[in-house]
Amino acid sequence: MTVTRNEFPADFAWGTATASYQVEGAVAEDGRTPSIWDTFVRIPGTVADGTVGDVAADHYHRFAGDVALMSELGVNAYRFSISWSRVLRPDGEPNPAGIDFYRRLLTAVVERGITPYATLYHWDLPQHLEDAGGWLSRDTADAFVRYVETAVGALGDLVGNWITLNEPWCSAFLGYASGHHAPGRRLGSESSHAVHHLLLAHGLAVAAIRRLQPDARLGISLNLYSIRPASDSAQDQDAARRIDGLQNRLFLEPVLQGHYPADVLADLGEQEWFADQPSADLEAINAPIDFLGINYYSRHTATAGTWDGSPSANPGSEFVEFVDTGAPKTQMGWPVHPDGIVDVLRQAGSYAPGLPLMITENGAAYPDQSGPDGFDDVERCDYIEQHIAACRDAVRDGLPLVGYFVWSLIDNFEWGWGFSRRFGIVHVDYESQQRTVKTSGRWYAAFLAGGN
Ligand code: IFM
Repeated sequence: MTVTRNEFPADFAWGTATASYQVEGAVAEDGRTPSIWDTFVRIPGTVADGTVGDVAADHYHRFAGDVALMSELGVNAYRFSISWSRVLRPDGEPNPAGIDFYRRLLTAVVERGITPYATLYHWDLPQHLEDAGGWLSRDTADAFVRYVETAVGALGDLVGNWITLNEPWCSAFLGYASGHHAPGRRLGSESSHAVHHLLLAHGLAVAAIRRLQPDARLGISLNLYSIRPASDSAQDQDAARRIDGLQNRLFLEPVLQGHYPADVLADLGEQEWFADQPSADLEAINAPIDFLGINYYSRHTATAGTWDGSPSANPGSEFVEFVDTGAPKTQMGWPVHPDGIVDVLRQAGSYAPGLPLMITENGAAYPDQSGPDGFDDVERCDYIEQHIAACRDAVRDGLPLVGYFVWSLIDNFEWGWGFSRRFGIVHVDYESQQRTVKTSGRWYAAFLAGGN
């Protein structure tokens, strides 16, 4: 056993995470209206296995059992997301039935002594807002504030921790540059306008929540990567700078320091557009937050390669490639580098010394097989253990890490991969919707109980 719970502060948040479209199902129930994912998954070829998230893990109907499972695992925190199109109708009126679902879920969570962390946007933009311009339109940031006011007004007595956005890099660049995610647009560098509107939505929402719930604790979850150049060559160093810029600094710098990295805007060729935005925007984006959420999965080892012209999620830096260093990979093809979690914590911490940091997602997909011992997912178990051990090292180094959430509590709809990738520490049989705790779930429970 390489790590134990007592090597962390006593008040450390230990949790699991999910997201609305990935687990809930019930996409047309109780007044929920379509989101961009409901539309996108129906376009042939967008989801690897041709599946859709209409039922997913049926969490909408099975949340009580899932909360009981979390309690059995012994977590003290749960990160979930709220579906915008479930709680707010297209006419701007609240949807009482949708709100009631989250009230019942939250009541169950709180009754079990689990602290909820609610993500307000985990990629499921209402379709009618996409039709009006989506994140390319500044109006979407204002619409987000109206939704946030509804959600916080209706649920704030049950939630004290709010995460505005999950992984705005994915929303902007997978959604509007490569088209791998909803809404599936392929706009090259213009997709960076979505970055600005997403971050503006974050900043305006922080101000709105502060007004409504002054004692709430607020953050944002960024997907950060540990970045290394493949060699000392000037080209590889530049490739690493570009990818660090596009994936990490383009988000860290405005949120934590109130400015965009000039080199990244130049790589994108978008200096003029950004210069034309109201100067007050950056002040709003830089609104003080109480913690920074970091979703960490892997490291990129960057080299200067060539671009075959296919739609890229790295607009302006399409020629950058990631080399295979021989590190083991998960089923997603993501190299396993537990020490990279320390890199990203250190990098984030350097922009805002002292700001509490949380790993709001960390986990792995592997092809699970059922055997005599159930789902004996030893690779996922090792992955989680090694990353928690690296978190312990970060805490020892004095980094202000205050929480860790496994992605994910249960197997779920993995976006463009559909159900062909499983991240859960609890297995879901999608036919019967039966839940079975995997070896990794049992390991996490034993770790949390102090038994490892
Ligand atoms: O499933 C996703 C999650 O929705 C956002 N972060 C990465 C996970 C694994 O790809």
